Amino acid sequence: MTSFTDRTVFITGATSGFGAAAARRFAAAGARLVICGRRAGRLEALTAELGPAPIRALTLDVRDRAAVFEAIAALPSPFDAIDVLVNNAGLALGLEPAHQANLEDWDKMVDTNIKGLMYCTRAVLPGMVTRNHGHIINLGSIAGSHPYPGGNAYGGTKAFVKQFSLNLRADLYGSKVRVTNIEPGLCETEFSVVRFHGDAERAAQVYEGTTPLTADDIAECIFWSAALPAHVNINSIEVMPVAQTFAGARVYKEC
Ligand code: NDP
Ligand code: 8X3
Repeated sequence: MTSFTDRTVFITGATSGFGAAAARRFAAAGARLVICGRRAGRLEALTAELGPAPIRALTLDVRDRAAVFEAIAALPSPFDAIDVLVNNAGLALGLEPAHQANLEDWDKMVDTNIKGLMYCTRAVLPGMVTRNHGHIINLGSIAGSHPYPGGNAYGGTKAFVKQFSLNLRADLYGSKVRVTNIEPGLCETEFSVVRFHGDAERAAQVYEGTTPLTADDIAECIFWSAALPAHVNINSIEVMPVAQTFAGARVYKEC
């Protein structure tokens, strides 16, 4: 297993859910951290919680291309030599069928899940290639492979993440930079509260009566793929709770 002492791990969307859990997991392994998100107060709290760990917090909206490049270029040594980028910032908005979906929601998902992830990757990757060392870990979703009603644009953004991850591997032929796509299913975080625009009651119903995955489960998958020996590349991890399974292609009798 790789040691994370003297390694820098950059995590987007560290103010909640998987990102915060991954920050805790890597900090426990001795990593140096760069954490980002839009909610400065949450970043401050996490920085205080992780205490002596070397940590830099960036209040950053990954949709802002110039801000992403400026923030990453301005990182002081040794935080600038990023060993692991966890491209986790993302969201689902809405569950309406495509013909009723809100276009603003679709724009936000594309801007965050696709464009934000591309900006962070493009800003960090040249340094990794120059050092011939690094690991990009993207947060895809089972929604990128398996359609479900209302998944429409969200599933489309995660299909992008899946294909982008594979194409990065193709471009990185000959380098030692690794790429992994983590594809979780149902996991209880703030994800559904965000999806339902702050309706916590509706969000809670999603998980009612089930045992969903936890943020710590996903942080462990992220950490494990990063901690494997440097010659091992996990292309993807698709992970679901036992409670979740595939409904299969459905046939509507009257159609
Ligand atoms: P949370 O809502 O708990 O966390 C999402 C994180 O993304 C927050 O830290 C949020 O920070 C950050 N974020 C959102 N938009 C931006 C932005 N524009 N700029 C910077 N940060 C942003 O959700 P999860 O932890 O569950 O989700 C993390 C990732 O995992 C997402 O990509 C999601 O699509 C994916 N995923 C989630 C699953 C689930 O069931 N929970 C399953 C499969 C994949 P802030 O608001 O402070 O900016
Ligand atoms: C989140 C998992 O199944 O709600 O990406 O789309 S799902």
